[in-house]
Amino acid sequence: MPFTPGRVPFQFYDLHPDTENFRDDVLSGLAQPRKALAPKYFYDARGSELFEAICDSPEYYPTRTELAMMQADSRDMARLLGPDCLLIEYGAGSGRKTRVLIEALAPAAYVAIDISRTALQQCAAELAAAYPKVKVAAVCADYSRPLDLPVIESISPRRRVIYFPGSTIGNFTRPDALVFLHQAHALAGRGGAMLAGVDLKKDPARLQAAYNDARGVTAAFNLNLLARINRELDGDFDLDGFVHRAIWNADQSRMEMHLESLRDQQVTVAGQTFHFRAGETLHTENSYKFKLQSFAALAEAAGWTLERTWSSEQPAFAVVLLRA
Ligand code: AVJ
Repeated sequence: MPFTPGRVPFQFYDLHPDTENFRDDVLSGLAQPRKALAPKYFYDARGSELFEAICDSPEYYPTRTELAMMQADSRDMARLLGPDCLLIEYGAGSGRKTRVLIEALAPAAYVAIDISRTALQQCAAELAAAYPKVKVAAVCADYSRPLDLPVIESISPRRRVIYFPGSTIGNFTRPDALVFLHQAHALAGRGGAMLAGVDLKKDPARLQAAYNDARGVTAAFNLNLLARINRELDGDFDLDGFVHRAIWNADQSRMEMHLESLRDQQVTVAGQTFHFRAGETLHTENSYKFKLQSFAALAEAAGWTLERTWSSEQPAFAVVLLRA
């Protein structure tokens, strides 16, 4: 199973994160008075491609900013983290930042965890080929739920280091972020650490542009969720009946993405019918923007100690080293 001819083998563990969960979550999300879906469902094969295109858009600053920070500071990070660790990444995606970290850190092994099977397999195959000295494993799983790591044979890492770039922590509401950070703390274990990307609060106009790029890639990413429901759950969403909205919620310090219904309409999904009023929205994502102190307080409430912060100004972004 892990071996594909012509490719460098990596261990692959499929914890089957979607299908039934997706159906149940969509049906309950559409039945709520304020319709909402979790952003983890964006990432089917098409959604992962569109997300990569967002990262390349001129308006979406986080990827570029964090990659530049990794290039500038990864040696510093590696010195504090130490060699021969087990590096565990949540939401590996394309692995662009991971390469920079692996080169500086020289981990004993690398475990990529991602909900998107296609993106994960591609990333793991590429990294296994690029770094033959690093043992590579891939786990297809929903990491917002508790998860047991597979046993990686013939390595004895000195510690576990979790890598959680992209400010994906911002997709969790505060209570969910606490639960997640607790789970990550347990996974890191004694002497473990976490390196996380944290997008910081900034000018709302800049944020709005980042989540509503001029070429419409983010709009396509958001609308792909409806296309995915149509494909996988026998839905009949009319994609021309909804528009992408990106809203800065100042009270909650978060960007929100919604899909707004342009008219009164009925939609059927998996045999159930739902009604949308004109102007009613389906809330598809929160992306919290932090103040460093509020992020530190959140991490500390989950048992972590903030050891080091690297930050950039304009656009403000931070990479933090947390110790378990
Ligand atoms: C990958 C979750 C960090 O919230 O900024 C990009 C996803 N959504 N554009 C983010 C996303 C809209 C992104 N994260």
